[in-house]
Amino acid sequence: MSKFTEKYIASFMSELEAKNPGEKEFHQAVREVLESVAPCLEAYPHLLDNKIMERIVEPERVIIFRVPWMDDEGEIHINRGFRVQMNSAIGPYKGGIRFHASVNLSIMKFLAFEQTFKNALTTLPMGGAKGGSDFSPRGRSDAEVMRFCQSFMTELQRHIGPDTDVPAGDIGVGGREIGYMFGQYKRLRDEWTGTLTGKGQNWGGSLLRPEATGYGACYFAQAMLATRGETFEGKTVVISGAGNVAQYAAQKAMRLGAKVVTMSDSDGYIYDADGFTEEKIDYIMWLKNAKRGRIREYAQKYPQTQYFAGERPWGVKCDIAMPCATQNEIDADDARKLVEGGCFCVTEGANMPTTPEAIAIFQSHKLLYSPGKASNAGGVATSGLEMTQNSIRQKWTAEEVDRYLHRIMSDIHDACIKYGTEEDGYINYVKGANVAGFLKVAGAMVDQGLV
Ligand code: NDP
Ligand code: 2IT
Repeated sequence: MSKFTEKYIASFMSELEAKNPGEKEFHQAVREVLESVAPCLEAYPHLLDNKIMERIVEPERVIIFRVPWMDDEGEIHINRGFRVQMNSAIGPYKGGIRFHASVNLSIMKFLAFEQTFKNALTTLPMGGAKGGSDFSPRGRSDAEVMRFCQSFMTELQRHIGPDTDVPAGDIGVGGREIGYMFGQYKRLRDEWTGTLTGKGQNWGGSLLRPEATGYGACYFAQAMLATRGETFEGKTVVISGAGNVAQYAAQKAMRLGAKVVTMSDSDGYIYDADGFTEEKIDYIMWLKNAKRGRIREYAQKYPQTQYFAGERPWGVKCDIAMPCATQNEIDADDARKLVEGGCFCVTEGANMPTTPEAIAIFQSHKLLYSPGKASNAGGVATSGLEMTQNSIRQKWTAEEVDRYLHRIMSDIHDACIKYGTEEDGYINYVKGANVAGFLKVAGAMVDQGLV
């Protein structure tokens, strides 16, 4: 790193931290991108002159609002709603909605920032946004979730639209929540548009959208493995999370010949040494999506399984790890355990699940390591395909959508190779994804003048 780059990063980060105090996840996400792209800024001085980096970290708009609702006992609750509209240079704002008790402005901004580059990588015209609330649907009745979603959308609807901002799901927001939010949006606006993605199959949803993030992550992992002449066949895979992304990552990895041995939630993880089968994954889908139960119940159904309360699965020996739960779920100790256990490929399904220290460990051991903004982009890409289908009033077959998804994941992998291959041939997927995404958005911002 040149003296100039080093100084630029230090002064940029100290200003960002002073201006956005306490937003540690946002600082972390910006620093990672900045460290990748700062050398480009030296090479392309017009990006420096145009203050692209300074503009790209400032959301175009942040909306924070009150979400009042009443529980089944008649008690009133007040949650906080957010929508961070980060960047619209290459298309309407696009990004998920997260309902989880931990949601705050820092988490919303880090996710919206990541989304901007991820969406650019998909090759589709989508800007970056994220939204959500510190409301947790866990333990709430359907009626309570519906009242919450209706209250949330009553305010959010003013700020979104098919050519303005198109939300989707994320942690705590699946088909049920999208349905309640879409119903309220349609009622208030009196129009049927594809303003949310992840809709039901009978009312505008795209085939394969539920599967797309997990499947896309496996397609990306396949491309990474192929650079070393490897495949999923016969590999042991460790997965964290038990939600939308984890379920379909597990299903696809298994169908590609891998033995998937773990899943987790915030209470602990299950280890099934025999590996999941179609039947076991169907059971997990029922347990999590219909019964809304906990992953430990798997160990009651399949008694040969071990359940580790309060632990994460990274100590289990594996070839491939797929973190699919949440941010910063792999720290340096976890990374060392994975490397010592023989893991040689880490493909992120979640957003920013690996701490900077853990990334450094993976990269210094030359693991195949992909950041979420590259390997989990299949979800938002298929959301983009859902928008296209809504606009042309058509529904594509699963085969058509899958073909697009394959091509998009392969294009993202190519972009990572183009911008991330180092002198010794090692592919730095972090650098590749950040530089490719950044150059696209930055170029559009320069073209569009000072806005
Ligand atoms: P879900 O709500 O379906 O599942 C989340 C899973 O992660 C649950 O098993 C949950 O366990 C676990 N989890 C959530 N928060 C924590 C936490 N703080 N500590 C430990 N475990 C936790 O969400 P998704 O599967 O949709 O999302 C998972 C990740 O993938 C997120 O990082 C999300 O941003 C990312 N992502 C999602 C996309 C999508 O299309 N859905 C697209 C791209 C990325 P518990 O039940 O205990 O909370
Ligand atoms: O993080 C993500 O990419 C998502 N939660 C999906 C966003 C979307 O608009 O489909």
